Amino acid sequence: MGMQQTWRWYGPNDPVSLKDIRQAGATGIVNALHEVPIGDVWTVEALEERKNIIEWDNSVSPAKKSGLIWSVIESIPVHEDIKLGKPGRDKWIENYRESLKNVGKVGIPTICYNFMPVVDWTRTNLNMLLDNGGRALSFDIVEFIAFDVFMLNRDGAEKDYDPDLVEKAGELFVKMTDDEKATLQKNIIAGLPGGQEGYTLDAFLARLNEYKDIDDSKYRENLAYFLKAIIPVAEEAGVKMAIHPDDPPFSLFGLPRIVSTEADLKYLLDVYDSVSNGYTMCTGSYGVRADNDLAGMVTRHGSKLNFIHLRSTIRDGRGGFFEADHLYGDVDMYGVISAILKEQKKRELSGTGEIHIPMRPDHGHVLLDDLGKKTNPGYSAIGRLKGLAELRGLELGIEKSGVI
Ligand code: DNO
Repeated sequence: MGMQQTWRWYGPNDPVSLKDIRQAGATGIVNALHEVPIGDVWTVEALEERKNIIEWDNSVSPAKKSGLIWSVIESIPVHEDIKLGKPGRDKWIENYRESLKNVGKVGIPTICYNFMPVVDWTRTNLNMLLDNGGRALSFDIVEFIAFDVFMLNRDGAEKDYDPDLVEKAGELFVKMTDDEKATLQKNIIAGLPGGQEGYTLDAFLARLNEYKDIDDSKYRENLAYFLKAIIPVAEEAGVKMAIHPDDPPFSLFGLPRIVSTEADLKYLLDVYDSVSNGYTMCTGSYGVRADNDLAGMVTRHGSKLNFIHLRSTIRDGRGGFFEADHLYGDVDMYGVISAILKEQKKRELSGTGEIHIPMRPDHGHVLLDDLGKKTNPGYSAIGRLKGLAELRGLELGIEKSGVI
């Protein structure tokens, strides 16, 4: 009755190989055609080719099954014109619908995507030193303000923050070396792997400017327009969409953010009631807000839970956080996994829905041998291996204790 254990793989150039993933014990692969420009159609041929690489071991003759399946696409990115509600959006939506049909044809059941404007997930430090010598990702609000107010010089940015924090950011900024400034800029706008494209400072400011008249409520309308256009096609294709929350779950650069709370989630699920219009429970993203009741969200919106990212964070008390060990920190992982297992039990008894919901250990610390290797931020092998091992142990413990 366990969750389906999956693992994010960035494709043939990922330093973590499919064979490594087999050893980690995952059976599902989370992958995307990162090489396809945002907005273009994902063709059946390209999808089939990648599926073959994942699911077949072609190093032997005849080829045999690899033991892995491509279970989730993360992500098919949404073109900015759709997010901006531009007149030309229908053309991009049509492409998205085509991609969904093709995904259905090759039989990949789930797509994770997001509706964050301009930037995808955002961190200020990709190398935070932990007490034990490992490295973690963090979001420090003072570093973020240093970038927004003093490097980017966004108009009126300082009004978005507590004056004390702006002062601290000013003090930090004058002490930073050119290298440190370049690293901070790169961390924030050069694009983390799997995220949106990267920007220069000028291109970034220009992009932000396009959103100046779009508040949360206008932005919600743009999401609703998109959902109403694509969900019927997803249903028809047998594909379940799983919207990823804003990471971090609050506004950045004065941009609208509309997938940060349970109320946000409820709004978008209600736009079109269908199992194809579902969500990703990312405990690391929603969990940054103390007012999000993660286990409760799983329970109350269980039938729309299509994908799960499990990790934890520790809030720093001034708006930032760092990524903690998977089982410790501010996320009640026991409560969340218990709620997921209850939902799976419910599906099993009612005979509706996917019983083994795909889950992946999200991010991981850089540990042991990985400290000397080139790794994708958040996606090193050993930290995730540890996370997955701990999570499956907790899951097994809950199952065997008979409380579900
Ligand atoms: C980061 C990821 C995100 C996620 C997208 C989904 O580690 O969780 O980049 O893939 O936001 O569209």
